[in-house]
Amino acid sequence: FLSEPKTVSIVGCPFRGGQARAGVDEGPIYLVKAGLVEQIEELGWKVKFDGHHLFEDIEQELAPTRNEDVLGKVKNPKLVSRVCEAVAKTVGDHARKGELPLTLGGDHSLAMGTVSGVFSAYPDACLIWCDAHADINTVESTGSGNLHGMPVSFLLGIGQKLPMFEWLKPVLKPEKIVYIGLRDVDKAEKKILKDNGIKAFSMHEVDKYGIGKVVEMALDHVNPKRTLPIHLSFDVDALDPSVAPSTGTPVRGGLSFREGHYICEAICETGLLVGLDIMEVNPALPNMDDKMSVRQTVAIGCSLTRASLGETLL
Ligand code: 4U7
Ligand code: MN
Ligand code: MN
Ligand code: MN
Repeated sequence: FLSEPKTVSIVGCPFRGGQARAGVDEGPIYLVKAGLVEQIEELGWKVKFDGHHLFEDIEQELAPTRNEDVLGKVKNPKLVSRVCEAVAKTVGDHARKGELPLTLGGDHSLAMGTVSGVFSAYPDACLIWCDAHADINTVESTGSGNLHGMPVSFLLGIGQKLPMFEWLKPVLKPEKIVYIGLRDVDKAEKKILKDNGIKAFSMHEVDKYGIGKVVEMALDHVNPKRTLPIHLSFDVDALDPSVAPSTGTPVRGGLSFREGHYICEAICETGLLVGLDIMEVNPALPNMDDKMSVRQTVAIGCSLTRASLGETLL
């Protein structure tokens, strides 16, 4: 699906409006500073990166009513909507040019933009969502009100529609998404997954079958003939906190270093990857002094990206 010369377009999104913890907006800055651009070039890609998207115009325009931006339980709906709309346009433009958009988060609400953008270019694409969480709460079911826990329901068009998200079309069908790594799914989310027949491989299945079989079964579900374009949305909290500690919602019992990388390598091997998100790296966590944890998590954001883009062990 990609044009020659094979080009990655980096969409750096220092954005945190989909959740409460400071620092996740620094994730993309750290990933690029760690040498991500050069590392991708080293793999033979042409890399386009013209600075991070600061969404300054949006932030400025919404500033006067910033603390009134709540709708029912949902926090920052106007801000998140406007930012995701901009991301959808940028990501979509890159994808339509035959480039591979690599979005660096920032919080996972951004995936409303990245998936909308990629699916506008590739309507028959499928979505692989690696995460500890299902991120499928609706406006009604959310406990936290944080939109990084809701992008999938918005993309599916389930639950109450919010007026500011009118631009967001339900591009995703329940049979076109598959999860890997789940282990912290809210009660209401379990019902949504079940009611919609959405396939998920939790850590239980990873333990039972091994990661090789799980990725094969996940691909068999969304991409049985291995012909459809793939978007991979990777929340680093899919990994165990001992592997990727610097993230906002860590949950123990996660993917090992190799399991996480194996997923990326296996998806890369299909030759079908058209969009990639590396989300929720938060360099301010677990605390300001823990430079080791930050370095380790940032390095893993980079190595998951490289594995997705063709780095092999031999
Ligand atoms: B992430 C949660 F309640 N489900 O809705 C929620 F447990 O993008 C967590 O995966 C969401 O990090 C986590 O707030 C969102 C919570
Ligand atoms: Mn998560
Ligand atoms: Mn997530
Ligand atoms: Mn998270």
